[in-house]
Amino acid sequence: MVVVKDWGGPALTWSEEDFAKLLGGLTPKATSLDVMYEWQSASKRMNARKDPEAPITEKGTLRKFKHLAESSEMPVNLLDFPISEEITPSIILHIACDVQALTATTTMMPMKSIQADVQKYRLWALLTAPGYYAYPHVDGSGLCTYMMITQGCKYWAILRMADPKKKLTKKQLENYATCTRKAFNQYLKIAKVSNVYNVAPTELPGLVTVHFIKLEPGMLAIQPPGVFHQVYTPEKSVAVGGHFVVEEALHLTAWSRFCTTHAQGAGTNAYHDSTIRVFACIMVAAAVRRELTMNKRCFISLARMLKQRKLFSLADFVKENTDDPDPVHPETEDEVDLALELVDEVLSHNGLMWERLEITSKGPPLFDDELPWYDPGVEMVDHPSNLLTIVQQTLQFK
Ligand SMILES: O=C(O)CCC(=O)C(=O)O
Ligand SMILES: [Fe+2]
Repeated sequence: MVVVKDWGGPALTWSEEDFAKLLGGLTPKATSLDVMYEWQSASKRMNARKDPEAPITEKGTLRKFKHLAESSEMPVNLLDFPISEEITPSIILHIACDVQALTATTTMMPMKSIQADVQKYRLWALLTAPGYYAYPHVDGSGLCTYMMITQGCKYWAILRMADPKKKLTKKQLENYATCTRKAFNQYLKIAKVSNVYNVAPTELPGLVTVHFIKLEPGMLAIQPPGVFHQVYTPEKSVAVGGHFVVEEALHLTAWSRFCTTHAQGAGTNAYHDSTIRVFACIMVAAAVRRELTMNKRCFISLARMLKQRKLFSLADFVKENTDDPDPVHPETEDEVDLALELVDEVLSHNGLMWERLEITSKGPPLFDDELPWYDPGVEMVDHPSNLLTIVQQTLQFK
């Protein structure tokens, strides 16, 4: 987690005017407080901890939400509030390979096929009432998160995994697979524990240590994929943020998605069904931009997420308001097919045998360089020069 202390950021406050500004232009009606929204309520969430089937959200007008929050009747939290303000910090635009990939492929794979979900995950606001506590979770879909508080403050706590090597014998320590499996089991345990605790843990002995940071206006917080965190909001607050993908952290994205799928969920906020398209797009963009190298672990992770997507895709198969068991759109399917062709080219160009990289559903994902799971390593793969031709030919003959 990185916090930039004096970043600045937008000046949005808890006022009818600024709510309208955040929403402005989404729909003609969206600037009105009468528009319907859905928010999480502390009491509903408490019920859901006894009965997992119970809903954690309630619906109402923005006016009702504002009233609940201002009267301190109930801690409520309006998450993933779609916004029209373009607030993405420049530093994020520099490191977000999903943003760059979608831009690089716009002409070849036009926006007609882009899912609204991409817009939804990229940019959102959080309106939070005093006293709201977000239970430990990882952000859905293995994405990175940035966050800027524009009014009020939040106590953001990272649950840092205890060193999984501590309880291992000397002999076990020499075994890379044993160490990685231990870290994997820890992740699964934290996911489980976070679903049963009703109070904010300050420590989970042997599992995690908890580190708090107070986020205030002006600060920019950047969180890598798969970091367990819990959040307490002591006063009425407005925050803006978004999710993004970093190429050099794709091994963490894959790790988090694999573990979360295995744990059958470790998140409290939205899962995003567009990520498989985004991964395909990152591969196609590497060809289009003629980038010649990619970190080997990150490339293998990308290849695994595309070729074995069911093992990583709890996120992609959770879709709100639909019974569709496979929400992947047909145009996404075409892009994934193209990306898979490119992946195979890169594998063979670098002499990598897929049979040795393919992982089992039991997990955890392992690499033959035997570095710790969180280490991106320094090895690179080269991209063959014919990738762009493959993209052009495929798209031309469609
Ligand atoms: O501010 C909160 O209550 C939760 C924020 C958070 O963890 C998130 O949006 O992922
Ligand atoms: Fe979160």
